Amino acid sequence: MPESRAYADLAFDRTLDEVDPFIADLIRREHTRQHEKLILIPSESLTPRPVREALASPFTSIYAEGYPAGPMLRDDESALQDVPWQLARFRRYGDRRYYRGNDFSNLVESLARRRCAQLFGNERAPAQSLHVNVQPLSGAAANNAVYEALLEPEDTIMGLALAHGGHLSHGARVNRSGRRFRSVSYRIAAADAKLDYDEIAATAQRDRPRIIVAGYTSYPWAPDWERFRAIADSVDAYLLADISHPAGLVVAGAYPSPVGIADVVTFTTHKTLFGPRAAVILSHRKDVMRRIHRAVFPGEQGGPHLNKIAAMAVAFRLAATAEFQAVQRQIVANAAALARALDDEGVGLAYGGTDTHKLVVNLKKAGAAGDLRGEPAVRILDLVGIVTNRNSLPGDRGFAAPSGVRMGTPWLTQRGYLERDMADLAALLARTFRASIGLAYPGKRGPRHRGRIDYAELRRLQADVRDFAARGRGESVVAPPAAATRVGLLELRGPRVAAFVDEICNRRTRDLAAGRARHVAIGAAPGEPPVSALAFRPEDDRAGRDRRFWLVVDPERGPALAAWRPDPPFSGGGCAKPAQPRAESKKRFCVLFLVLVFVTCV
Ligand code: DSN
Repeated sequence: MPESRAYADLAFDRTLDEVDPFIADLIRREHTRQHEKLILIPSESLTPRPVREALASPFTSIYAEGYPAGPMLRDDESALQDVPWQLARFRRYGDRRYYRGNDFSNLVESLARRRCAQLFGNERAPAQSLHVNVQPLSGAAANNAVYEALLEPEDTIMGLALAHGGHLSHGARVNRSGRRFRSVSYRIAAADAKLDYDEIAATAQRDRPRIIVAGYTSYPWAPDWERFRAIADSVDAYLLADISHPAGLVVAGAYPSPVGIADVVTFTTHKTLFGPRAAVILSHRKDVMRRIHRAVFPGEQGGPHLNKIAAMAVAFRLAATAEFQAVQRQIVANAAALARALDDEGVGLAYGGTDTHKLVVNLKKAGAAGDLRGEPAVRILDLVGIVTNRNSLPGDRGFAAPSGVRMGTPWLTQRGYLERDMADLAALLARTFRASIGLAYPGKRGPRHRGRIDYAELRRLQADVRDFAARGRGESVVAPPAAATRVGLLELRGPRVAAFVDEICNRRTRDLAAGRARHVAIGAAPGEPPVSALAFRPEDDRAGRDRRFWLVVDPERGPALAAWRPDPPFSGGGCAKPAQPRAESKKRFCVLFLVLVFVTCV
């Protein structure tokens, strides 16, 4: 068989499972993770099946540098659906692409632009007056295209400071927007405060920005677009509204629309819009959009990702439904309910609450013992089964140890959770914070923040989160492994396993040579007697990375050990080896990276 034919058989007649079972397995695991965990990241949402089908369509295979022909872009959806007529026009007049083969992708891109305009058009700026670009690959690329189109290098961008709830691409010094242009920030006075428009106006007067950016990644309140318009006008600046987070809310009327007020509106399509990972730029100003179209292509990007544009068109169709609008309103209602319930539980919120889909817990007021910071807090929450992200708050020094945890309700609302469920969720969150302790030990570059959670409460929380997650819609692809009832041999692997095993055993094991074993006792769950074990150190793995340990135990006690935690070690368990405070913290930390493999179940 010719080799190219063999490749065709391999690449086009086989399934992913057949060609790459490892990736197929990882996809199934990710699917299951998304089902079993409670995902509270406000910039993430479940991508609908029809959107994913479009993403995987043959449009992924082609190039289409350029734009569809002008007349097609002005057609409404019913005219676009007259495919024979559109193709005849295409054959006669061509398009503005640099490649042939865009017979159908022209229709797809025109449809995405038209549907987007229909969704975002309003009384100030009706759909037919809106100019839309659907080619930006993502939000930062969209914002950068706007800056390239409208600014000169000496011009100033003014956006909310990153640590106060703004975005990297709003002029942060570490981002191209802050490196290529001058940038100044407006700020929020304190972690419980809101935007101060007088202060913003004063900052604008002082720094004379050429563009003012409003729109936020963690600041949870909707801005007053008219106030921003007035401030921008007072210094003759463009107003850029980045509504990446609330775009879906805007469509549903659950968030004020900047369309027709701001000179330019940008948004990603994968957050509350539930579309593919991509972005849109739109404006009612033809002069501005003409420059922006050129800035996107050929200024910033080459070929547009047409599969994403097809998926966007699908997402926009879904977004036009009453069902989508209802879910968006529910997202806001759920966020408000979660904020109220957290307040009832004594968990403090930064910025004083929310009127959108997101909120930020202020860890200084969350009920944890010690000084719990964002990174250990989100790791603990993830162990419990709740996925969030750490976030800096006004008042934090630098980004290394933020004191906020950002949360949002889009994902859970898509899965059918309602306001009444938010009280249960708040209780799970509050219990997690209350069971946690923040601690720090000295590091080379300042304190290293770590956290611990009470083990017994961790196990209860994990079970309760599993129950809560099982209430939501969605399908689990990989059946979770059945819990073993008898485990006789445990293999522990990880970069710090020697220190870890040394910590959990009543006798020193760190000095064990490969191939040697030692009888030890290991603390089990609180209140239970220690487990006798044989600690055996096998040869390092072939790459020489791992120091592995095997623990041979009574098979009846193995499952408890396998579910064991390192914190606090051996309380009442009889393994009373004193630990140095600094070393102790390190050992706690290493468990987070521990890989635990059940080798035999006898
Ligand atoms: N990274 C996004 C977010 O999580 O808000 C913004 O780009």
